[in-house]
Amino acid sequence: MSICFSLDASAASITIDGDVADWGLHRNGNRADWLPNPSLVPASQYTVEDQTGYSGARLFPGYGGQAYDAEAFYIAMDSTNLYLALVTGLSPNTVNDPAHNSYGPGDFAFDFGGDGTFEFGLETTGSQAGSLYRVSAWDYGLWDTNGNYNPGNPDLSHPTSIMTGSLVSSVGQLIYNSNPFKNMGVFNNDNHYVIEASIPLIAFSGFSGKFDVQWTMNCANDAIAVDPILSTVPEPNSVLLLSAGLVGLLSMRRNNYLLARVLHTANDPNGAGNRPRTVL
Ligand SMILES: [Ca+2]
Ligand SMILES: [Ca+2]
Ligand SMILES: [Ca+2]
Ligand SMILES: [Ca+2]
Repeated sequence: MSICFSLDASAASITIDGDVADWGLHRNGNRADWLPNPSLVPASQYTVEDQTGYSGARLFPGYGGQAYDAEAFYIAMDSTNLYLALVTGLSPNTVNDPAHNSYGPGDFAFDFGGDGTFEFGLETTGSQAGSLYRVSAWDYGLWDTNGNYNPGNPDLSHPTSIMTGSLVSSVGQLIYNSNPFKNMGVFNNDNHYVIEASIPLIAFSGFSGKFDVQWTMNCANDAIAVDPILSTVPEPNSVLLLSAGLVGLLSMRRNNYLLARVLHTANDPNGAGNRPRTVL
């Protein structure tokens, strides 16, 4: 049994409302705004990569400036849930229209075992936002492993949106705040948006130990990852003891695994991932 995740009851104080004040983050117009409450988010559980600039500003590997900036990513955990908070310059209303050089939001991608395969995806847009999938195929971005524009040979280490997968859990919560705010960090006139989510740990049943999680947009112009060192997802049996009530609910969901669904049709109001995606 390997339970070595950071059990912190204060994580339960996180409310999934699209506001990151409960993570200890601020809007004072200085660099310290990006530093979370350390009892909630230890140093190994967040990444800050804030930059600014207009559309020509390079984010590496792609361009797009603030409108495509993946700025900061935070992870917290308590005995039953994993919590994610992402701050970005990418509006949830960004249309996904590659013919006009516009790319919508991607999904959260989880790699267990650090082997470069991303087993789980958390949907960020559309009617299934907040649903966790066991992913069988991802979409990828426009850039190759050398950072060159090469859509035919994209860097597989930066998956963008879930293409196919099976539904694991739809009981998580996710809010992608469409109301931008300013004055976070030193670039105090830039607009920021938040994706805040919670996932029950039991949804990762069968996968325990160290994991990485990352997010980017459908062009993968700027990706951001957190590679937690101290926090690992507990083995399922230990979680079962803590959340017996949830188990019945999830097993009901699993009975629906084989129901085919289509995600993100052209009617997707958020416009992300406009290519039809079949979920088996
Ligand atoms: Ca919140
Ligand atoms: Ca960035
Ligand atoms: Ca920024
Ligand atoms: Ca993996």
